[in-house]
Amino acid sequence: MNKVGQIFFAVFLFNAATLFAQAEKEDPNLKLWYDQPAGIWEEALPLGNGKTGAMVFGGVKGVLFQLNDNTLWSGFPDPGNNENGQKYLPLLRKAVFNGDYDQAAKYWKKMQGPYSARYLPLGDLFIDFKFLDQDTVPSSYHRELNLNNAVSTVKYKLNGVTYKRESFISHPDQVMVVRITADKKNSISFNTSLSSKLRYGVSANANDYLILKGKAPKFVAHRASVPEQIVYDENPTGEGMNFEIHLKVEAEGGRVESDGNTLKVSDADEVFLYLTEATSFNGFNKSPGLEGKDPSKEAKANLENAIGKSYEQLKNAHVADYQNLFQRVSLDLGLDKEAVSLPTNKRLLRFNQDEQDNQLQALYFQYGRYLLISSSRTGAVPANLQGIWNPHVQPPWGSNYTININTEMNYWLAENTNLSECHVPLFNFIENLAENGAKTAQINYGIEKGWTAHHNSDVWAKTSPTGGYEWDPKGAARWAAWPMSGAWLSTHLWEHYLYTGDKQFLQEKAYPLMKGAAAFMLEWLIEDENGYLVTNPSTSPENVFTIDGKKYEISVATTMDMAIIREIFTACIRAGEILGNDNTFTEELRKAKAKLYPYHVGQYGQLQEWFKDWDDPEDKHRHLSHLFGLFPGGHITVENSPKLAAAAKQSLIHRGDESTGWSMAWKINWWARLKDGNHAYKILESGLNYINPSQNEVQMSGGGTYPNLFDAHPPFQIDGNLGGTAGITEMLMQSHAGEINLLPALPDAWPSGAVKGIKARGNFMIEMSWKNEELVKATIHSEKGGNCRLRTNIPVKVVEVSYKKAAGVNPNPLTRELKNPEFVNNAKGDLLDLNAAKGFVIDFMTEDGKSYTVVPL
Ligand code: FUC
Repeated sequence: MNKVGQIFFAVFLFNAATLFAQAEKEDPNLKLWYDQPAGIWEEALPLGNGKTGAMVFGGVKGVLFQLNDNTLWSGFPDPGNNENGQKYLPLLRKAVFNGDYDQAAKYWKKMQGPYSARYLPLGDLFIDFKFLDQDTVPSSYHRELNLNNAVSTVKYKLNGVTYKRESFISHPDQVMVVRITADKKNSISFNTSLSSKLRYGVSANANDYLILKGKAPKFVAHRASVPEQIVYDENPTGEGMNFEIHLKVEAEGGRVESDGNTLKVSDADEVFLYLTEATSFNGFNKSPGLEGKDPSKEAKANLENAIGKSYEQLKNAHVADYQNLFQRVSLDLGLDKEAVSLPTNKRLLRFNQDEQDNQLQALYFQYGRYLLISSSRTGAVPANLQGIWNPHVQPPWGSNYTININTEMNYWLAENTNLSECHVPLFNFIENLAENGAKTAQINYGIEKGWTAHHNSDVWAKTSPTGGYEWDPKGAARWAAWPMSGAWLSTHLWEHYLYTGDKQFLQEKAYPLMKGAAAFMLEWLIEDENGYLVTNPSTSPENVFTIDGKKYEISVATTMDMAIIREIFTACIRAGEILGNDNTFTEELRKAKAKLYPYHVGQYGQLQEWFKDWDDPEDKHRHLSHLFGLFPGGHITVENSPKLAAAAKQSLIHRGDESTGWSMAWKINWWARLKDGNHAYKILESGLNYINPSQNEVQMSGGGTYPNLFDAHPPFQIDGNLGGTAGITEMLMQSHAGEINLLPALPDAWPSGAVKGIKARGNFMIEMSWKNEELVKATIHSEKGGNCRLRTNIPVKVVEVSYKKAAGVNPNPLTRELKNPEFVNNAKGDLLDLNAAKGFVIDFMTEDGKSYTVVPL
């Protein structure tokens, strides 16, 4: 072979090898697909690069891409701090200690501030195949979202011509690209336009280039029922974000013309649409009107970059970037051929008829990972209540950051499903909150140390208590009187360290923020008459308690408050020990931790939610915040605190399974932590209950899944998707209790399967397969070295190195503290039998970068 021949052959081999490797990795069933265009938003398919979002409707005559930019919010930095707080806090505390909970709630209402800003829709890209009749019906219509490469494809045959539209949103090139092809020359003709639900104007920059310039309102009321719902600054350079969308159309063959605000494509062979957008958002503390970035510059630069590249270049870069994250994990729970031959919406309905469809659950698991990759990437703001996808100017709950559960839940899958990088936008957001939250601590509470945040936030990193919704000024305290989210969010930083072992991150980024959150808590806690450290005021998010038939919101030391404080204090003490440089502070924390108001097991054997045993076993409220210590916290475990775990189980039984989407996702995680795979599965199964997309009103129970597999609260919230994926992972593997537990909560419905690439604390990567509900083989890849403590349901051996039965505390520093928290038992009867702490536990030493094979003995 001559040299050219050799090179050619080598290139051929290389390409064949990469193609083969790709084909091997690409699972043909990792697709959502439909035989109809989307008629309703919850049928459309989401694309995103962490910043730009699009919902692909995939029509035939009219083609809609509903667009978002995750920095486009109403308003401007508006801290909303309330100095009245300092005046009323002592009065409120006194009222609470005197048992006058009603008066306490009245005082609280004088201490809070306004609601958050709203996440807004950017605009619509519309393609009108105007030559078609309204009722032109194509044959063999197919619309899909391929999770293997984050590309959406629409394909159909019309008048003998096969049309195909491929679309994706690239993270590396910050552009949305749509490619339209036909298998017959000169068959593509359409008009395309841009519009927005906000104030806007469109003009043509050239024959093939449209620019939409828009302005966001400075105020949007939470609900349409309020007068003056949407307020614009009449001065175009005044408050409210500016934004732009740039669209360029390139056609092969045919013509592209413009009539001012529409682009007209005629008789083309192939067409490319490039769309970029930007807002004037210039950081959480800068006015977007007065100190904003120029959106024109950014949108134009991204567009110019994109059109300088070929479609293949753009697509390859997009796919490589996406697959680098997505392909780290695979999950096989078995395949039902009949099920995968059906469109996804019909599969959901089939599954609801009690038909087995394990691949649908694997698809749902991977969809959660897809959604996080698409909504939370480096350099962007974190995923909000709807990720980055929102068509409403007044979205439910403002599509804000609801940080008393929903935002945290968005990130529960980040570490254990091997998407650590996608966690980073949350850390940057926490940094912003810490800056604003130090002022809230000072102004609202007179606390000079540390920082706090309350239950709602927005792109402006609001930390003040956001009071009653505008239509409901009465019922605010039970959600707003809750300065706990700084501490909760800070545990995410610690978790990132436990998974990665990145000491520099711990030292430079995590610890200062964690310390600030803990320092606030040291000041916030006060001693009660028995010498316990308690929180006052204290709420159990959004729930109320009843005394003599009367409902109250505020009291003392709710179980969740104390659990969050336990977690952040423990994390700071551990971090202080590892970094070895903050002894005085860690000593202070140790002392305070020993005096925290303990857990109580109540009269019904339940984990007591409130300061006193006011719990109602009939209460079905969606929040079960008092189980925080079981999950996402890790200080209540089946192995180390079985009585508390049993009480948590009793509380779960009282509350029941059915609830809103996110609440059910939380319950999957709790039942997994209780090692009850069948119960976790039962909730996962009902969470996949088909919800009719035309039902979009807010409901406080009855969660499920829309045709596009978006989680339904209802309405759509992304937390349930992401929390569901986290829950499936917890069913397969857990690592919170100082050990890696393989198959801790495997349901009977998944007798055989395999998972690859999930992560455990200590920076271990896990691959394993199982059959007849028993482990067949596991490979543990150690990325950081250190002791690996492994719990399995059957006795196992490690092939490469010696191992021994585990004893004492796990010496690996990347594990959790395992002390059983103190508790008081007021239960009348026996606690539930948990049948806990099963299995075999071994220790073996690992080296950084090596893999270890574990097989049955
Ligand atoms: C909390 C929850 C609601 C909803 C909202 C966004 O208020 O109680 O169920 O998820 O956040």
